[in-house]
Parts: sequence; structure tokens; C-alpha cells
Amino acid sequence: MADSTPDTSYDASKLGKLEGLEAVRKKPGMYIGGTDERALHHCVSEVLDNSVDEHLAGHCDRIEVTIHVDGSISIRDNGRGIPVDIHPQYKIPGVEMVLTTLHSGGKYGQGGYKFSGGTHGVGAKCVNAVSEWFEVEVSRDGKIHHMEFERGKTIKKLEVIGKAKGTGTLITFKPDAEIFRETVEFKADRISQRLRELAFLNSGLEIVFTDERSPDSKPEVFFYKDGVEEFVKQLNRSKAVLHPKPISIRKEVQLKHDEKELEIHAEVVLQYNDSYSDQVMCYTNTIHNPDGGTHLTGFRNALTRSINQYAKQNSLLKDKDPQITGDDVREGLAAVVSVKHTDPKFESQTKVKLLSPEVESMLGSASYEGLMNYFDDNPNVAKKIVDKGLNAARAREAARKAREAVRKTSLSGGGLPGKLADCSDRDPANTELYIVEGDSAGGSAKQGRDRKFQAILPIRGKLINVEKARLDKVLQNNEIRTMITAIGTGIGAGEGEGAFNIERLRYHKIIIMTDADVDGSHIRTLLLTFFYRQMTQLVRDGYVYIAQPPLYSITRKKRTDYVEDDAQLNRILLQNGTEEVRLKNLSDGKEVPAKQLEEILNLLETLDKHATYIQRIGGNFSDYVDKRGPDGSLPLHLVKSREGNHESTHYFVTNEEFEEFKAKNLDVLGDAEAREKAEKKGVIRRAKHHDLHLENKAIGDILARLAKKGLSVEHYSAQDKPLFELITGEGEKAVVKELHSIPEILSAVKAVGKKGIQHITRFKGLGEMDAKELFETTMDPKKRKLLRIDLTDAVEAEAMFTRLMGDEVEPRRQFIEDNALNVRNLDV
Ligand code: 0RA
Repeated sequence: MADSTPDTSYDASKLGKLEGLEAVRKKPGMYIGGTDERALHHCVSEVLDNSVDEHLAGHCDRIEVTIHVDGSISIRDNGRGIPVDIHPQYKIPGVEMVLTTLHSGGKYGQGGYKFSGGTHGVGAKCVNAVSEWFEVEVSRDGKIHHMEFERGKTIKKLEVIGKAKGTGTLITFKPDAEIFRETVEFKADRISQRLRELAFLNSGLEIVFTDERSPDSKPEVFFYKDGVEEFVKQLNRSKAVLHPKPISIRKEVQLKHDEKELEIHAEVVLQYNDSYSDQVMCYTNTIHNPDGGTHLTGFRNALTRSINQYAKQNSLLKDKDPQITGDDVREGLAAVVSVKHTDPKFESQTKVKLLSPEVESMLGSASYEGLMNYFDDNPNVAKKIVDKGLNAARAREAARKAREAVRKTSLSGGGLPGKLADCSDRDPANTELYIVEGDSAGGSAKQGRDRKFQAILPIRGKLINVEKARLDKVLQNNEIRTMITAIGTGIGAGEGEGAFNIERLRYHKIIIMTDADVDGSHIRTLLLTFFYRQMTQLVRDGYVYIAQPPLYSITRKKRTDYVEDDAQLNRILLQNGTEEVRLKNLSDGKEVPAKQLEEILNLLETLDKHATYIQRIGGNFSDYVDKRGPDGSLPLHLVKSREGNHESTHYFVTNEEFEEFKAKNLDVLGDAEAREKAEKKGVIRRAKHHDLHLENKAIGDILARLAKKGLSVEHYSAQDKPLFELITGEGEKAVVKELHSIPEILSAVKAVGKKGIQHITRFKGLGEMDAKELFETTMDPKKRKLLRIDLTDAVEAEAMFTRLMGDEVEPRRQFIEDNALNVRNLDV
């Protein structure tokens, strides 16, 4: 990230305009890697990295991440807090420098970190630039300092808003939909996986995650005392292991490379399981390096060398035994290689691969030494590992022969399998292969497809379980052979004729199309497992997709529409209803214009989400609105309390009112000490405080917009006299329904929308659609939606496959049940 040279004419007044951050908004690709879902989540990492750096520097042991109902997210840490003193040269507070100027090197640039995860000095400010709003709260020097921005521009200067107990930073931001055009919705799974990973890599760091959007959100707590060792145990959690305790190696060195003083800490933890695949996760300064690099190479070489050396020294190899190769010693290996490095070099911005050459020999000698010591101390385990390697070497010979056989059969007789309906275009960049479950759906797909660029391969029945079988077995399965031939790349590691080679890929989209039922999800997972294990690069490079057939078809007025999911069905009901009705506002007797009504309903829909949240934390939406202050401002705090069987809810419009209440009720709202004291006295009251300033802002904004459209805030709760008339039909046939509150408008319109629909069919399988329907809904590039599979989180992918395929039946059944009808949860 190139910073421009500091412009000395910069002063505080100019910084208010922030020319710097405009650059980020104009070219988000350059700074946050795009504007898609990945970039959206990258923003969370950027902010998070700062907090993790505080931990690495020894100042922070707790991070809380919370997704809020309005779509914003907050990251709180108990680090030192971003500095708030005035910068001597730029004359603005450090925190403002850190969050608004692209070239803040020097004093506040690095935070003095030895090991740093991120692109320091640019992370948080880029996120600020692409946020609709961004708030920071710094606790430092006994005070809470607050600042606020919109789209990177300072809208509230730094001010002290309260007293602070400890130190720390709280950042809350809402991604800007003007930048993230695809989606601004955070995915809880994705975030919680990254948090779990961070907790594994930083033993002793507690990370708490809450998704307030989900109805029964409970905080998830990630804390691993034994860090990486627990990570490896987790990789193996549903597998049988060869030795109960993972092998742990640690080394720290200081060395000079290219005239630079470097410090490197290496941590390698490994444990063998009884499977036939390997999984080694590599990290540099807690950043995942999916393409490995010098740390991986160093470790791998040491593993092969030490196992062979130990076998030789202890006469465990016989003359007729084949050589144990790197592939052989990696069978059944689960490992994590984590290095901390003062100045790491990566292949690219995305840091997928570590290049620093000095790491290879450092990791190599540390691993070799560590492994040899371990083998000497644990001869029984050492023998098991050597035996496993030997077995693999023997199987490798068998597999080579099997692969050769597949290649011969698939190449004979014209080459391509008979079941494949190929396309006419020969340029892989233009073409796609649909792998379709079942012959009947396969038939429809063949008929309906565009034969120029769409090829169809029907597969039948249950595929062989690839997790539990060795390669030679897998390759005896006909469905698998056919698929390999059609795709063209070959499979597996190694070199030579049958090995995987991406250059021979025959289609740039491999699309899995299965039913939305239990069998379908099983087959889809089996296919993904196969691709993940045997054609990893295909998944990593983004060639694998899942088709998204619609969940419903609905017919009204002789027109049929296809509906993706329940959320879309809800939108359609609303839209249909909107088209059918007119709304008369009885306060002025006028009908609301159609366009206006549509806007009102959209606002009410969003408001409904906030209402649900308030309900969930024990409040009530019309009370919330009724409790607004004399100047119309809505409550900022809610306290739910209980004494015996008696529950009560308190709303507070100002911070002062809440603080006053808190001071009087320290027994339940004070710190742990005060609460303990009260408990000893036998007081059995409970109270929970909810900060609603985000809701206050979002709801206030919606109410103001509704008021402009003639909907008065007074009318939120039901009134005795009717407020509106909802009219359906014309002239004589017109039906009028009286409404007594604003929220009733939404439910009444939806009810009308439901009435207008003649048919709602829930598709049970692809086979229920005819050729034309299948093409239009699921295969037509202009209309279909595909889900691209990626490897962003190999840990979860692995766990998912293992849960499904491994020996443990219960998690598999549960998982299939949970996901059977929800393809979207399967995005790996
Ligand atoms: C610059 C300098 C210092 C700390 C930080 C930044 C800092 C940034 C973030 C962002 C999220 N949490 C954070 N915590 C700290 C050093 C402060 C000092 O020397 O006291």
C-alpha cells in the first residue's frame, strides 16, 4: 500500500476534509481488495488485526466482537487504547491521525509492535473510508473519549464522554452500501471461524462473539489455554489418532539476514490420525497462508528427513521396502505451523504464501531437532509413525498402477464417457460442466441446456465415501472415474501422467446441481469432499460452484415466479400486497401515492427488525417509542430487572438518567464487587443493561423519514379511533379495512399479498421441474445464482467433511438434518 509523501502543508482544517480517504472510496480494490463479500469481511479483519497486535505486544487479553441488528459491527479490546494526545506536527489527536490520514507513519503508525499481523497504519482508516458511519471510543487516562465519522469524514471531533475504568478501544462501523454493492451483510459463520482461529493462534487471548441479529443469540467464547495444541486436536476431533498427545516444537531465534536484525519465533504442532489425507495449516503473524511457503517447505523436509533417519538408525526398514517419500509421511498428518516474524516477506498483497528465505532453514533445523528428540523419547509412537509411512509407500505403488489403469480406460474409445453430454465450444474459459444428481434431472438438464457452452454429466446413487477409502479404492468407483475424465485435470498429488494438472481443465465452471433434500446434500458434500481432497487447486482457484435451484414457485394471475428462499418469499408477498392496495391516511383524508406507499412499507419492514430486537432483550417497541423525551429523542438505554417473580423494564433517554439510576442500583448494575456485596446480604435482584445507542440512531432515522411521509410517531401504538384505511378492489367491490396503528399497515398488506397467490409450490427436487423451467431458474447465466466454493476456511471445511464422512455417526446425522434444506449454509 503506497503512502504518498507527507505533505507538510497539511493542517488540521484540511484534514477535516480528508482528501486522503477519498482515494480509498474511489479505488476500494487497491486498499481493501474489492467490494465483494470477501472485502466486506476483510474490513473486520483489518480492525481486528489492530486489537490482536495489542495482544501480541502484551497489552490486551480480551476482544469482543458484536454484530448489531442494524448491520453494524463492533470490535472492543482492552489494550492500551489508541493515543488521544495532540500530534505535535499535525496538531490533531493521535486517534484522528490513525483513523483519517493515509500517511500517518511515525509516531502513531506502528504502535511499536514487534510482530504485526496487518498492513499497519492503513487498516482501520481504510475501513473508516468505506463505512456509512464509524465510531471510536477510547478508554485511556481514566476517561472515555469518543469520535465519529461518516464515509471517512470527521463529523464529531474528539470529546470526553465519561469516566473510564481500564483502558481499551471500541470501534463500531457500518459498511457503506454505496461501496459494497453486492452485500453489506456480515456472515456470522465466517466471522466466528476467524475468531476461533485467532484464539487458537493466540493462547490466553479470550475472544467473545455475539450476533445480535439472530433470535436466540448467545455469546460464543473462544479461549484456548493451550493454543496451537488445541487447534491440532480440533483438526483431529472426529478421527482416531495414532498418539493421544500432539507433538509440540517451539523455537525462538534472533538472526541477521541481508544486514537486518530479525527475530523469529516458530511453533510447530503435529498429530497423526488414521486417515489417508494430510492437513497442514500455516500462519505468519497469525495470518493464514493457504499456499504455504518457506515455513511449510522447511517443516515438510524436516519431517521426511527425520522419519527416514530414525527408521534407518533403528533398523525399521528392510531391504525390500520402498523409499518413504514426503507424500508418504504426510498421510494422516494434521499439523499447524505458526511463525512470528519481525519482517516477513510475502508473495503478494494477499499474503497467501510466505517467501522469507531465512525461515526455511530455521524451521527445518528446529523441526528436525524437535522431532528426533521426540522420537528418541517416545519410541512406541515413533515406530507407529514409521509403519504408517511404510504402509503409505506400499499403497502408493498400488495407486500408481490404479491411476494408470483409469487413464488407459478413460482414454480408450474416443476418451470421453458416454454419459457426458458435452458442449460444442472447445475453449474451457467459455464452458461449464453441470454435475447433476439423478438421471431424470440429468435428462431435463440435457434438453434444456445451451449446448454451445453447457455440458451435462448425470451421476447416480451414492458415491463412494472418499474420506474413508484409499485412492486405489476410490478410483474403482465408476461415477468418480467418469467425473475425472470429464473434468480432464487428473487427480492427486505428485507428478507424471495421472497427476493433477490444472492446465488440462476442460471447463472453467464445475457446477454441482443436486436436490434440496437430505440425499442431495449428502451427494453434494461427497462431491465437495472429493474435490477438496483430490483436486484441491480446483476449489482453491474458484472453479467449483453450487447451483441454487429455487425453493418455491408461485402462481398468481396466471404468471409464475420462482422464489429463492423464505426471505424472498416475504418480499414478494409484500410487493404483491402493495400492488393490490391503496392506503388512505385519515388524518388528512388523502390517499398515499403508490410510490410513497412502497417506500413506507420498506421502512416499516426495516423497523420491524429493530422492533424484534427490542422485544428480544425484554422491551416492547411501542413502549420504546412512547418513552421518548420531551424533545422527541428516543431512549439510549434499557434495563430489564427482576425481583422474585416481578419483572420490570426501564427506559432512559439520556446517559445522565441512566448513570443516576445505576448509581442508585449498584447492587445489580455496579461492578462485580458491588454485586457480590449485595448478594451476601441476600438481595435477589437481577438486572441487565442494554446500550441502545445504535438502535436509537437507526430507529430515529426511520421514524423521521416516516414522519415526512405523514406517519406520526404518536401513532405507533394502537389508537381507539382508526388512523388509516386499507382499500382493496375498485368501485362497488372495494373492501375497506380500518387500521388502528402504524405497524398494522405492514401485516395487513402482507395478508393481502398472500391472498392474491393461487399456488405456492415448494420444490422437492430438480426432477419436479421440466427442461425449460430448469434452464430458466437454475442454468440460464442471465438469471441463475451460483454459489462459488472457496477455501477461505479450510479448518471448517475439513471439520465439515469429517463430521459428515468420519466414523462418528451422530454429528453426521445432525449436520445433514440441519443443512438438508439450506444449501446456503454449505458455502465452505
Ligand atoms: C497506535 C499506537 C498505539 C496503539 C494503537 C495505535 C492502537 C490501535 C488500535 C486499534 C484497535 N485497538 C487498538 N489499540 C491500540 C500505542 C499506544 C501507546 O503507546 O500507549
